[in-house]
Amino acid sequence: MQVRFDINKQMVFVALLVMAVLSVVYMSYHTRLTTQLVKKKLQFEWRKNDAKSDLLRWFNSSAFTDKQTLTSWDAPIMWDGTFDPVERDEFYRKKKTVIGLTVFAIGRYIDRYLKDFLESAEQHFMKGQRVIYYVMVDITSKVPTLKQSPERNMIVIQVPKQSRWQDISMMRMQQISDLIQDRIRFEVTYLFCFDVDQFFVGRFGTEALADSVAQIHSAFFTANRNRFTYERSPNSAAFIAPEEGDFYYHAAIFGGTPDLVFNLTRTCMEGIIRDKSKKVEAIWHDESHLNHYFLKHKPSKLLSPEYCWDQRPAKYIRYVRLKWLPKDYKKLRDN
Ligand code: UD2
Repeated sequence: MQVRFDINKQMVFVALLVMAVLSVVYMSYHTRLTTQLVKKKLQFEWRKNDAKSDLLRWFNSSAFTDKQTLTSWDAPIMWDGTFDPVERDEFYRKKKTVIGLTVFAIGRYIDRYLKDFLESAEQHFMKGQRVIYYVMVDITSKVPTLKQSPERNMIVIQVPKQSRWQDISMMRMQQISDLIQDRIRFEVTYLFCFDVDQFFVGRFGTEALADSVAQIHSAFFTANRNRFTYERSPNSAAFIAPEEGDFYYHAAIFGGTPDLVFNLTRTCMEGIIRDKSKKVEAIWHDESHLNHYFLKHKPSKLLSPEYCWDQRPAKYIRYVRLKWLPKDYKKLRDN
């Protein structure tokens, strides 16, 4: 009797062990499969919406002689005067486009920046289009109420507060990619991801939509490539060699289709995790990884510094659409 009981116990134990191993194998296979599926779809979708024939129809690349309006890979660089805003708005309205916007406000950034950002977005961001704001905060009760037009929704999501500001900034890549996978990809056609310490002052409209969108940094748009503050250590996943690089991109704004933004945020996060395992941190954190990503995966549209201007008087540009707010780092950051 005793012997049979032990054998039964052993059999149960072996069965449980086999089940545990099988579920671990299945879960890792499933995760790999999901990533592969997304990657497969990405290759297929690349440039689907940004065909050159379409670009010739609406984009006036010869609008200026003193500004670069096309990249070496034929992506448009958006400046006022290169497009007809009425035609663009109509085009996307007919397609029933839904545009998502993610913004993070963690710690003291909520009180200082969130209200101005959201209220100005109501005035200027994709006006007349259907918009969903995904507002990520650590304290949901602090999110200001917004007088919204009927075609706009706001979804507030609680995220944990990291203790270092560098990690708050970098972890956005993980949190955006998770949210795209869980819900955004079912809800929007295009997605834009913004820093919160800035506010809209002019039209930020449908001309900015594309499969993969990068923002040229206002401090570097006339600078020589050797001045770009890319990550220069080969130990980091964000490394860019001195002879490489197209533009210096600003992490305060990036966008595209949910699939391509997923690819961007997931790839940057993988680089950040690899760096952490080696105890290295790229010079400009998520922005360094973003620059590395866009070097390897060329964006299909670039936004000129009109779309993210600093606080200097704007001499070279004739239209400012979004401006940085003062950065009171000493008062706002914990470290
Ligand atoms: C620059 C880039 C930013 C990112 C960062 C990484 C600009 C305008 N932006 O930002 O995109 O690459 O460098 O070094 O140059 N945040 C919080 N609470 C915090 C800290 C950060 O909510 O305590 C969020 C918030 O949305 C903020 C963003 O993270 O806008 C970026 O952080 P930052 O604005 O403090 O960093 P900054 O200005 O150096």
